[in-house]
Amino acid sequence: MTSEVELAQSAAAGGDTIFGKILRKEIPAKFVYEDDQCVAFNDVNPQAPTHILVIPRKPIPQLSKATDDDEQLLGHLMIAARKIAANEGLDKTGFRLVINDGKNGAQSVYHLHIHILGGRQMGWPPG
Ligand code: TR5
Repeated sequence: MTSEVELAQSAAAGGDTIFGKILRKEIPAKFVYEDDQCVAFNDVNPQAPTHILVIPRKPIPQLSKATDDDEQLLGHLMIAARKIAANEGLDKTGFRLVINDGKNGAQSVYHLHIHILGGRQMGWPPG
């Protein structure tokens, strides 16, 4: 099976992504949260008992391509992640948010997303 890192190394920025298709409901996905600026759904390849992706409706390809004009939206994504984590009961035990950026960051889907990971003890440093 292709590893996430191999996927990330061959992924390219630009164009539509699988997350765009999910947003437009061309691919079915159950949203665990949605509002006017973002949606959240379970990761198809979970790395923890809870693994949810929060994505903006605006198709920003990666964090390093966000602009100062995205300040409100980026804050909104963090607040949404906090609410989703609480809905999942993760506020009692702790959780981790991850944003992978670009090749060395192991990003494989070029639509900005925050990973919410929880339900187990995390290690440090990340791989
Ligand atoms: O490596 P980055 O940070 O880009 O994370 C991309 C994440 O998208 C990975 O954790 C993948 O498991 C996840 N992913 C990929 C697909 C997918 C998904 N999560 C939910 N649904 C998905 N569909 C329908 N298709 C994917 N290719």
